[in-house]
Amino acid sequence: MKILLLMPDAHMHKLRIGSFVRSMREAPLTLTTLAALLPSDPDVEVRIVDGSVDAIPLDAAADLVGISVLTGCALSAYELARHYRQRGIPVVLGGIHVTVLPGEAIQHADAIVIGRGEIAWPRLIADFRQGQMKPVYREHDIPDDVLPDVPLPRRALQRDSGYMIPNAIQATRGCRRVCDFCTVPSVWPHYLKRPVADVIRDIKATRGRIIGFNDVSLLEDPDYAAELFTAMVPLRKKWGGLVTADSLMNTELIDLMVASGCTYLLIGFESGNQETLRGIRKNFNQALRYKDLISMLQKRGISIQGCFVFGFDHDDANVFPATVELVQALGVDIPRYSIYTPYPGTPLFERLLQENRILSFNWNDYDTMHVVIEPAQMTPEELYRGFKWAYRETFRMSRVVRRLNRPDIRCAVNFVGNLCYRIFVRRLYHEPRFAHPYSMDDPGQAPASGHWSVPAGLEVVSCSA
Ligand code: B12
Ligand code: SF4
Repeated sequence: MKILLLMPDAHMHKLRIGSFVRSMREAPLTLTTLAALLPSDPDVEVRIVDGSVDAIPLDAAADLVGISVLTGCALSAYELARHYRQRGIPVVLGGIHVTVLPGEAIQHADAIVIGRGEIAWPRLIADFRQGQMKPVYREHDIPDDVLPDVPLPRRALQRDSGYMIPNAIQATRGCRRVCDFCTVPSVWPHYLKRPVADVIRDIKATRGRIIGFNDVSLLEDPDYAAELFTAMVPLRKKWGGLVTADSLMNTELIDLMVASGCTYLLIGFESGNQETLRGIRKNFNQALRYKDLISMLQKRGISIQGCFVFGFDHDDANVFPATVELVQALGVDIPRYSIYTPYPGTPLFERLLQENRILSFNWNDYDTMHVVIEPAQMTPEELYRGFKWAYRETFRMSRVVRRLNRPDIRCAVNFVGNLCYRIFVRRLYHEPRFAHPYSMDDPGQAPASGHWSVPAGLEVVSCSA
């Protein structure tokens, strides 16, 4: 049996030299994990293709196609599903968007998987092999805080050269916070921690020294994090990951992170305005402490990738120059900007829908690089122009040089990172897909009420650990 596992192109920051493409991010674990969950039977052949770095093989021979769906890629995923189904190949859809809008996804697939895939996907495969695949598989949340059954990802199937950081690791899943714009709390309502021994097994299996944690909130449980970092010290790896700003107040934990090889952290600062942070339920970020926090981490050899968002209700047109100056004053090594985006399933989506402020339901626009809402204190065009302007200003060579001008062994790495963003700025100004704030000619429609749940009458296979 031949299984083809796909992710559509997410159109993210990437480096393209002729036909060679490299994503500037860590490798996703989605397909390598799903591949590892397949039976280790010589009869089962699997191929994985991440459309962000390789061409999707539209003509490939397959008995079953599985596609992972993020909101921003949903329409491409549905288009791919249509293609393979027209060729007579059954298609399974899974992932975050499917979990939030199963009634929409099932219209485009032979079967869907709601929630995690660790139990549901092997169950689906077993049914498929017996010619009895059902339309819906739902994996139930684990109420406990231990995530026990994650297999070693099959990295040998991935093209390592396609990624800046090919060795991604996940130790935890979910987040205990509820920022109004974030999908995570609604999709993974519990904070689940893998046994440290399992994570160490995965790290030991990686080649090369650098690993990237793709957990959304690695330090959420400081005791767990301390146990993990202590176990990592002898492995002599270099690593980075996503953390919340408030979790970095614990200097003992930071010392341990440094000892275990931490070299960069990605932090969602979002805004320099405390009122704004309160409005988005991210008041645990203390804007006045950003400078001390960043300096303290940089002194310990940790570079900072800092994320800021534009388009909050408190933002007016002054937010753009103010944020560019703030980023400069903070000395953020690699800044990243996004646009406030109401992902389906989030409190923000609910609120803006009620306020009739969502301009586009075309999921292609849900990449945080388009404006899909009516901002409170600007026009959509002003927000989009300001977003692009802030990117361009921030990555002007003179600013980059001033921002990175300090004695730091990671200066060269950060400089290359900034050069990549300069390429991205050029794309923002020249690529047709970034010409307008949103798809004005095809803004789509709000999901119908039936899209949020499984249609009545469909057989649902319940899977639990
Ligand atoms: C690596 C990553 C990326 C990679 C790869 C994306 C991908 N498909 O995984 C890239 C760089 C492309 C990316 C891009 C973006 N990302 Co991203 N990304 C991540 C990250 C950090 C890790 C993903 C991962 O490897 N998870 C581990 C695997 C094992 O879990 P999983 O993918 O959920 O898969 C499990 C189940 O969902 C299920 N499953 C998933 N797919 C399928 C398919 C089938 C057939 C089956 C059976 C099961 C199944 O089974 C798996 C095992 O349990 C997550 C955060 C996170 N930790 O999850 C954010 C996350 C997925 N990204 C997010 C966002 C917002 C983005 C961006 C918009 C922008 C940004 N600022 O990063 C763009 C999207 C652009 C676009 N056009 O869509 C959001 C998703 C929001 C949403 N509703 O879609 C997340 C959850 C982060 C967050 N804080 O909200 N991202
Ligand atoms: S802290 Fe990060 S992952 Fe957690 S809810 Fe907020 S934005 Fe999402």
